[in-house]
Amino acid sequence: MYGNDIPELLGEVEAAEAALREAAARDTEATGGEVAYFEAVIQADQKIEPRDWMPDSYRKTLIRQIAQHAHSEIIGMQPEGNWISRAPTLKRKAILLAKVQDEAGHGLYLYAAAETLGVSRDELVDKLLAGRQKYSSIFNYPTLTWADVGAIGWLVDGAAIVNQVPLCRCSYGPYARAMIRICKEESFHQRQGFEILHTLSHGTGGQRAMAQDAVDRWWYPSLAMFGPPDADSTHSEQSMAWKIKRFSNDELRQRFVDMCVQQAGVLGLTLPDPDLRWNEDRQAYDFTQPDYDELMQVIKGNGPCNRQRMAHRRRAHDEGAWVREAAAAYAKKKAAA
Ligand code: BYC
Repeated sequence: MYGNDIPELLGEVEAAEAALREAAARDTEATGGEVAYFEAVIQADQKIEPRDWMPDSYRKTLIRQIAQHAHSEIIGMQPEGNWISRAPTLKRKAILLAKVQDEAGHGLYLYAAAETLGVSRDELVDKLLAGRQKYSSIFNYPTLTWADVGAIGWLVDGAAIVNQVPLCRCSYGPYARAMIRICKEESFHQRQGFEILHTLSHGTGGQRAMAQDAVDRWWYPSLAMFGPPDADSTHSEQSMAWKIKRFSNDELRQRFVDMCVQQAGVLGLTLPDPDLRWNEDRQAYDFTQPDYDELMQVIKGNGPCNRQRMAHRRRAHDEGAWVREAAAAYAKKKAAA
């Protein structure tokens, strides 16, 4: 029912996990100091660990990307959280609640991975709240109907998996390990979204129309999640040389499109692109690119929900102050005992 791509992607996660264990068992032989060691580890597809020397710019790039990723998980709880109290059945409510909780967990794994690079979680959260660090553009779009919860699961989590499976082979050990766990959970999320849309698209005419409308609205923002086109991507070249990113933004976007076409067929829904067609020479689908000017506007804070999302996050942060204080006081008391 779900198509063959998700099992294939999960197979890649398993392979990345095995490669990680193998890499840990191998020694890297490099003479000539820390720079040579760093380069040898990257060349040999082994992992840089927190104890290892690394160039400042490598550290900064990782902090930027991992923090942005962590913030995305936390802000990403809002659009779906919007539907927890209005899920159509108790079962759907319980599933959605668990999914949104998973996103919080992903945020925690990622903040913890970022902390191994010498920044504190407080510092990162402060930067998000001050608008000095980004989160994914996708979460600045509204969830207007229940079908949007399905479309987020199918398209947004689907795009997230395609983007994140290669990160399981990232050269920085703590990020790679966090990604393996996240990808396994994310595959459930993608399937729950697919299943919601499948139910709606095989339901009444009204339900079908609601599912199609959601897919129409989420398709292009999901394509934009992969970032600007390669020619405009500032970080890709360096990040790929360091094996943080393993594929370019455009390569991953293409993989996602190819995967969705097949699944849309199973759903009986149409992807809103009249120019989507198989290209025999490229062995891939030709498709209309998302509006990158819109992506830049959303990244700059001018998307439909940017202000609402940040206001909500700031309010939640302020209202949670007493919990953080209580937890810190308890930890201090325990340490003293
Ligand atoms: N939104 O040089 P580029 C999830 C920024 S969580 C906002 O190509 P890079 C989920 C980029 O940061 C989804 N900003 O950058 C959670 C850079 O700006 P700065 C999040 C974007 O880093 C809950 C500039 O544009 N996933 O799936 O090489 C529920 C130039 O771009 C975006 C991750 O974070 C965007 N879409 O590549 C459900 C995955 N695109 O930093 C689902 C990890 C680009 O120079 N991150 N920018 O100011 C990545 O893989 C990479 O960071 C990206 C961008 C592919 C996103």
